[in-house]
Amino acid sequence: MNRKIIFLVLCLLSGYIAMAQQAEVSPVPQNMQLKSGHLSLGGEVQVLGREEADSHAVAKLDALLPLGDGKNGKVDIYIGERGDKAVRKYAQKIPKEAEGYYLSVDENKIVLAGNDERGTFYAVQTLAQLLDKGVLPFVEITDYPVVRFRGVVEGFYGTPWSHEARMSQLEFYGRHKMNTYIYGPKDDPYHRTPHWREPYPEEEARQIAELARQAKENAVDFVWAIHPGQDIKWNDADRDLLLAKFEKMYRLGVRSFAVFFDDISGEGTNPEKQAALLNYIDERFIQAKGDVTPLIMCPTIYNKAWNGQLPDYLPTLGERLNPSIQIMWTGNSVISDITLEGVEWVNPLIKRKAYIWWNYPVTDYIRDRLLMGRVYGLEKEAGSQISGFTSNPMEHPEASKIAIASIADFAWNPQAFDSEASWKRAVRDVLPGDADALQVFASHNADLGENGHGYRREESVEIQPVAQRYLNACRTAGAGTREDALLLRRAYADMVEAADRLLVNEENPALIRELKPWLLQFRVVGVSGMAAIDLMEAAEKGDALLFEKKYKHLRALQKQRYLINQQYNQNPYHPGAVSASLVMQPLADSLFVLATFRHNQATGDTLPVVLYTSPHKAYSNIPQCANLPVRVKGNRVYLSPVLEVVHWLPEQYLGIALEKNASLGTVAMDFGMPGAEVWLKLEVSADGKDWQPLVLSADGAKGKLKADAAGVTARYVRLTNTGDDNRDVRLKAFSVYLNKQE
Ligand code: LOG
Repeated sequence: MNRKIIFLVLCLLSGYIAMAQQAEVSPVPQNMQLKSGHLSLGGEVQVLGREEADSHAVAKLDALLPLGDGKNGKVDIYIGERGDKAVRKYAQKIPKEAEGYYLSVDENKIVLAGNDERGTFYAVQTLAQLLDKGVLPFVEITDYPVVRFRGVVEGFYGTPWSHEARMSQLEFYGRHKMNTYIYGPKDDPYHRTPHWREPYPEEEARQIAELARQAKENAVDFVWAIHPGQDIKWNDADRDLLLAKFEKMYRLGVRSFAVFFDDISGEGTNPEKQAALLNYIDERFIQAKGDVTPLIMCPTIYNKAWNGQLPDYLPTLGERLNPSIQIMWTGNSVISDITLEGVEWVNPLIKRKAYIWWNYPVTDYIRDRLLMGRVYGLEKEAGSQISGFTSNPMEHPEASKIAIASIADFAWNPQAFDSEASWKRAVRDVLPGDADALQVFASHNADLGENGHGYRREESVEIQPVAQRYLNACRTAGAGTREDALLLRRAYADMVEAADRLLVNEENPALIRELKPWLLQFRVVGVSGMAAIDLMEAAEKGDALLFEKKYKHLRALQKQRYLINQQYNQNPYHPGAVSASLVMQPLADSLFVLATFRHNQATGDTLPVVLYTSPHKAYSNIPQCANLPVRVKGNRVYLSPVLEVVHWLPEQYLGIALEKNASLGTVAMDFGMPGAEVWLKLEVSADGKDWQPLVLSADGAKGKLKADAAGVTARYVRLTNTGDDNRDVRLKAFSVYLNKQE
């Protein structure tokens, strides 16, 4: 008897769990009570309240529900927002928070009751997720967002998103209950210097109007941002030009606005002037219009690490800016986790809750990378202390959706945020048919590699301990275990299979186009890993024939990797595509080096052990530049350019430490300002102690510099600020050309 009861309970429980899994809603609702029972929507459906309810919500509902044939009973759907007749009965149940909603499903009715229009829209979005082949579970939900503004700031350098991509994003945000899209691509000339004062040409204007419409239909604020700070004059003429531009955008249908002052130098950084301008716009335009949402601004000091540069800046904004103006904030540094401590540091200074501009998954400072890993590093407790949370994405819109979906989950309900589950759900969302292959790819394409900002992410987490153990064993004992070799072979084979499937996937062509260079590279790394394990085993067995065969294969694969880097994604900053660079690619490389070394030792062969990576390092005590990657192209060794303004104090230096002493050719530099040769000193050294000056001269009129170092042998090259002033420069180029003879 007892057993029977236990069995029964287990059956019920597993049924419940199965149903709970099926009824998965993301972002996770604040309160959701699943009940036993289902409502089948085969029958007649009557929608009550459609006249009064939010029209976008009704449109989404209609798209969801083809009316039934009347055979299966009758279902009433009550839709509307607080105060509407259709949902008046449920007034007590509707949460009071902005954009909140109450949703219930029982035997014969569905209630979709918003606290406001957006709330009703979100109730329908939740209904869409609950609906499975015309069947709904009995359920009662009270739900609302914790972070008031949630979304994306298209604020990166590089190729702006296409119009089609933006249209698709806006629909995606609506589905994920994000309400904000801030338009501010750095490389749109009409957003920033030089053309911010001018109206858009006709075609661009038409597209912006269409985006504003699409945003509205998806319950998203389309926020148009202007970036005037690099050349603004603090006079009435420029102020009026800015207002005139906003007025033009208003006429295109834009009802939300932002002004960005990030990454500028000179007069435009003055906080009193910025505040005066913004308050003027706020009073004369934003408030005056009556149908425009609160103004958003991005400050010049937008992260804690830079506060020391202008300690009065943030308090001045805090004091002077009208309280309704939102202030954006990237965290403790340009790229950083978002912590409670961090936001509690800035909020009192700016006298309001920070509006987060999270620089993730943006890759404009590491353009040879993709950031597809899980979203983590966001403290739950920070959620209630911020007014907004927007993500600055990659220039690859489809690939960015994975991180964006998780950010939507976090911002709606930080306490319930489950990073891993949210990530996997997002992968299924962008590519349901090949989700398992995309999951493999995403799990190995997550870290940033060495970069100027020092931000890193986990990668290849599951296989990492095996890789570590196997490599250690090969190093110390000459061989790893068979079991580990098998696990690694499988992991590399999974990479190849995933790449092969994704390369021909037709479900989301836009995504596959974005991923292509990395998919090609990923596949090569997968094949290299398998070959490297073979090579290691051949060296271990002393099988010279097999060794030579595998060695040749690996050399060919290394060359393929190099050629992909020369052919694909040829942007001027970080050309090429790096994939699986934290665990899987270094393991393949290390095994290659180890095995070849062992083979050479045993046989007396002198097979080369050369990898296509840079052995050089940045040499600088400017914090922003100390960790910059050093790249090599032909005989040119160069620092990765920096996008933001570099703050260069007296006596600080910047340069390159070569792997070893080398014969130099010329040194070429560009700091985006004329006359820098006057306060800069260029020196070279063989040991980093004794320095020898070189003659530095202007190279043309645009601020480029050069020095002739022909005949000099040195390892270190550095430039020092010998003046008394702090300098704000742009590190556009710092290249050392090595003597070609070497
Ligand atoms: C820029 C942003 C860029 C990002 C990452 C802000 C506020 N501004 O350092 O346009 O995409 O960093 O490189 C920035 O973050 N400057």
